[in-house]
Amino acid sequence: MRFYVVLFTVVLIASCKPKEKQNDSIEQHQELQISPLKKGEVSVLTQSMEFITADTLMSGWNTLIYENKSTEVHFLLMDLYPAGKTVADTKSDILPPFDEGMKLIMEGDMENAGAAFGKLPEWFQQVQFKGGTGLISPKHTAKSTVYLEPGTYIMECYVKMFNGEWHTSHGMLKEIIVTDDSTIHEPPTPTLSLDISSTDGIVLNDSVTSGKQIFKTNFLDQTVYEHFIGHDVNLVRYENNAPLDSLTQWLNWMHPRGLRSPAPEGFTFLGGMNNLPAGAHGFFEADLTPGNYVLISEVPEADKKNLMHIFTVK
Ligand SMILES: [Cu+2]
Repeated sequence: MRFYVVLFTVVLIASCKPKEKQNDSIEQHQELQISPLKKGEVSVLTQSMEFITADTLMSGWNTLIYENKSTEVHFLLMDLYPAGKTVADTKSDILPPFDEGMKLIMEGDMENAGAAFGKLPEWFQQVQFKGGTGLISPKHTAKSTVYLEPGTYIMECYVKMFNGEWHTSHGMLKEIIVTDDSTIHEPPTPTLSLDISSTDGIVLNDSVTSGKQIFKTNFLDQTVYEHFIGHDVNLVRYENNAPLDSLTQWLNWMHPRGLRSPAPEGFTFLGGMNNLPAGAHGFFEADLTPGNYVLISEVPEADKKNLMHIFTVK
């Protein structure tokens, strides 16, 4: 009889566990079961000349955490392809004119280079750029948050190798399907806000302090410049004696040495926001220490287009 009383008491105590606490543990358990992709956390890794990441992502807000473990500077751009086009079409229709055109530029034959780029198919104009990270230096990680609508994307990096050939033609080209199923991710709360446009360039609306900063990037408009694409934003830290004109020259891929390894000395690329359409916005994070910085677009003559904003962090 005594045994039953003890057992009854134990059962009673167990069932009296506060309900709130039970709910908490259920929520924690469910939290653990939500996949990173559902949470919109997308890890991307480059070890040499590739993108190691998921083949399928969910639509909606996604934070791209891009770790560059290689020895060269890269970026990550998400190209939304027109319906029916895939990475097979990139390889057959897009890469050959760019490979041929770049080879001719390096040979100084600008006329025939123009003719080579003229072979790009009409559907290339229908590719929409949906953001990604800015340029990121070796052994650094870029973190950018973008809104992805469903469709077939090509993740690409068109920085050039030491020999002037495109990273795109050496493996930095990955097809990714973005599904109708969406993430539960909310965009981050920004600490800073900047506007970018073809008319006023890059306008930073706040002063910048040290520490972790989340930049909101508002693309007021978008256009196609002489290098066939639009403007983006890259955050670059530079040493006191680093000449800024070597950076602006390097950020023009149409120059034989532009966007080609090695990157100019004295500059560290800290990510940013790649090309977005007019009216769209995105976010990027950076941990800032005191020093000299520039926000700059990867376009020819960024300084003359006001697509360059210098600031210091004290
Ligand atoms: Cu690259």
